[in-house]
Amino acid sequence: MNFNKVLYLFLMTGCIFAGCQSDSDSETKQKQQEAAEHAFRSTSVEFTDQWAQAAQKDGNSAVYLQIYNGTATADTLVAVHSAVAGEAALHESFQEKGLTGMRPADRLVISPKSMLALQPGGLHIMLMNTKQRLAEGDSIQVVIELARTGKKEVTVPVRLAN
Ligand SMILES: [Cu+2]
Repeated sequence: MNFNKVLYLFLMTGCIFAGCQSDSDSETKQKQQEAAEHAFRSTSVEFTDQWAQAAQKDGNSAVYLQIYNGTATADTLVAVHSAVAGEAALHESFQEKGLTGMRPADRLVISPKSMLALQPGGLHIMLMNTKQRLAEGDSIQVVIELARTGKKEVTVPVRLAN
């Protein structure tokens, strides 16, 4: 049993007696809320909640994140790159007439003081022909290019889809 497990058990036991379970939950929520509020106060472009789907080598993955434009001017998402993919592209999932699929979503405009959400079932950064296995716990670098802001490199943790 390693130290972390001992500490975890200790905290769990402490929680049973002190009823502090909800405190640690609300602490996490508070931290998330603070991060979101920080992004919304920002006057620059911010990336939050980024994650990439786990994938095998020579497979496909998708990157999801929120892009907040804190500037006073609209910006446009023009391109995405990642060294771990043979090809990266902006995609949009759609459902039409009983069909589901994906199509390129180029030149997405982000209005001033507004958020563009890339999330499962909607917009995403498609990573095709992954050059390596992307395992849960790994981090990859993704370059997001905006017309005004320029290229920004974002560190993206890999997670299992569910
Ligand atoms: Cu896609």
